[in-house]
Amino acid sequence: SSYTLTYFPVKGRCGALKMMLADNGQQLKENLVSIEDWMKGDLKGSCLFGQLPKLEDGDLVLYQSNAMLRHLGRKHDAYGKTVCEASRIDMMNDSVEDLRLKYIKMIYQEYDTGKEAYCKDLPNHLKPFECILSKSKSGFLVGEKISFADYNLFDLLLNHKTLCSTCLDSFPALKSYVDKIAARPKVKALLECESFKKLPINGNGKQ
Ligand code: GSH
Repeated sequence: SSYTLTYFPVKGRCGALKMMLADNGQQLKENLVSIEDWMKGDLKGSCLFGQLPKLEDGDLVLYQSNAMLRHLGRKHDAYGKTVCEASRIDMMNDSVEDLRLKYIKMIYQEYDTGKEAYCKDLPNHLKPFECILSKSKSGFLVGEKISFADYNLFDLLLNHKTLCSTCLDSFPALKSYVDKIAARPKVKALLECESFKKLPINGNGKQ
């Protein structure tokens, strides 16, 4: 089977999903939607919640980026091996989403006035992940295997390294986590692929 993603030409909410698919050797067809086309309104009107991304997997049409991560996690064995692991992966992913929302708010609503305060406060948000990863035997958030929450955290950490190049300097576990995931051959290939690299992180050109 092959997946089709409809989204704007940004990394945005789909970086983690693309990394998980790439790491699993899965093909992804991409429909890139320009802002001009989106503004026409037809596509927006056809979207269940009026927003992108949209992921199609055969007859299944999904909206909501975190539901997509979970779906792919279930299908490609990246959702833990027990119910309890799956629940802890959900918890981790929710916490990644909390930070992603803060990041998005700063980027889109208060980049010029709020970036400095955001970066100053960032260690408080990274510390729990550092703590979890420093105790993890596998080097992943939950269990022995990489999960969808790891791809999501990894993607968000890359964004934060772009925002503030030194933000991981006092977090050795996070630093080696990022290096380790970035070195997975298929993730590395995606990160180095021109069509992925050229996508801006965010839609307003701020990063
Ligand atoms: N909770 C949704 C998800 O995780 O997928 C958020 C989706 C979202 O914020 N989509 C934005 C969008 O479609 C782009 S990343 N903006 C255009 C609009 O709302 O008209």
